[in-house]
Amino acid sequence: MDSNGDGIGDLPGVISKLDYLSDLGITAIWFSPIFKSPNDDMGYDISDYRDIMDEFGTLDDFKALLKEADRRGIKILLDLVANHTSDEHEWFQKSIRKEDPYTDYYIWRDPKPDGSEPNNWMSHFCPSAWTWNEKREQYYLHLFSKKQPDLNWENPLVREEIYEIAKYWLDMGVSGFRLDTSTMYSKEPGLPDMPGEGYQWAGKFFMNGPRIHEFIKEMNSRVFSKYDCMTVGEASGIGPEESLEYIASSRNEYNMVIQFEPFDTDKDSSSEPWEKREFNPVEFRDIFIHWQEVLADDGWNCLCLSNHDQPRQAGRFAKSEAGAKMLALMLHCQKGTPFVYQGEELGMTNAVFDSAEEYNDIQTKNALRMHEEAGKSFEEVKDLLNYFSRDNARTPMQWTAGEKAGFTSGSPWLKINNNKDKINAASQMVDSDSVWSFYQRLIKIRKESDTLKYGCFINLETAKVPILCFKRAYGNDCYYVLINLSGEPQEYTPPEDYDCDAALVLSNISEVRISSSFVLPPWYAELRKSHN
Ligand code: TEU
Ligand code: CA
Repeated sequence: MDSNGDGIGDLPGVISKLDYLSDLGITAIWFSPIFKSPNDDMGYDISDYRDIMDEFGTLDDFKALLKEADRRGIKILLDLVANHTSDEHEWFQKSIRKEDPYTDYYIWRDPKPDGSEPNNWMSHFCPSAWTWNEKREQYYLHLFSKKQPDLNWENPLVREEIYEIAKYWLDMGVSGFRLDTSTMYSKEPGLPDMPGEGYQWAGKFFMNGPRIHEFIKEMNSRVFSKYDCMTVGEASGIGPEESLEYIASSRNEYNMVIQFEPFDTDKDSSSEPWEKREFNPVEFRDIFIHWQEVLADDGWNCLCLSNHDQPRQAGRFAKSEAGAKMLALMLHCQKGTPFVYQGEELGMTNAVFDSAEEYNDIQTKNALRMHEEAGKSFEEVKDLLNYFSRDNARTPMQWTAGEKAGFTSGSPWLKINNNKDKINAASQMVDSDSVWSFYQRLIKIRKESDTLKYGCFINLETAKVPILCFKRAYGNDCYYVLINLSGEPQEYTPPEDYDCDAALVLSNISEVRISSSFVLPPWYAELRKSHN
């Protein structure tokens, strides 16, 4: 929400919308980075970790936000970006000049004998993960943009700096962190080449590296363990078994991880840039069942289908309002902590980007560069680019059907989705049948139920059909969930354990009478409650 007409959302704007969030029923807000940044990568390139980005306001605005949120029982989490800084950070500028102790705060290497980069690693956002610095006459590593030099976590002084930054915000009253690229701090010693010609994706050499758990344990013992705080680490590339190495209580590392497996169900992420593949609802369902069952006794799921890096879930994993509500019920009735990404509660969808110039996101621009290098025109890849672009999740929040969706009185920093007339908070908050009202009811039901919060998850359907059917049991209380994950009607006979006569608590489509066998409408989702 923009409060000062510059077309950019800001902290005073957020404060003006805290009642909206309180009415929705959420209990904590995770902010993507709000620290000083040149915004090469939407604030994930930080130039001062202890101050607020000019566009968003001041430290006093942030302190006011903490107070206003606290008055409403809402906790604030920040985004700790500890793998890299901005190249405009003073540490990097001093490291270039080899001013101690900053000389080895980053990962500098001499060129190979033939003058080429130290290895053939590909960056997420540009061809090589290395950029030559004229002054220092060395290459520096950047897994992301060239304006995001990787910090050298092998250097204990660097780790100390990160710990002090985290304590600074926790002492101010922040309740925890989402940790960016939280499995990437430890790189393979020697930074070896990947096999193959040209720049290669080297995830195996920088994800889940040899010292990653040592580093996170140290961060936990030096910082997190000393505060009443929550941590959730962004952890692409791991399954549930591996996630327990990060979040099992005995590990004393993170509390939760954001897993990426659902995000790969419509993507062939083996190719650079990504290609689309056929979404399979059974594969999608089994991922959630697998994570629920593996984390059952000693882990805690982060339940999310959207964030600032992902296409909008509504229109991606399910279509129509019924589909948006179904996805919400599916997430919020599982065991773990549900995350609601801004606008998800309205069923906001991907936008339509008509030209390359309309994109802001560095990852989208890099994908277009790779397509063009492969001989494709913008027109040929336009739909693919539009489908996966991170800008879809970043278009301004749709507050009203009015001018600029009620987001700003100025010209918005990024295009506003042209469906704001149909999808906006104002119209949905007064419509008891809206996606927003469904989220509000669902969140309230969950907050008032120990069974939905703490009950065990028991899967009831393993057949390869696009039906998710499970129950949650706690003491002698039991909830039942039955979902059609497909856009087609499904003939279905619930298993014995599914109590068809239990009281219907919530459904996204008027109740479908459950008898011995019946047809589930597309995207149907219901929640029933009974004492077993
Ligand atoms: O994203 C990290 C990220 O994109 C990787 O985990 C990637 O998904 C994985 O290697 C598979 O490709 C975080 C932020 O969420 C993103 O917005 C930033 O651009 C990025 O880090 C750099 O800070
Ligand atoms: Ca503003």
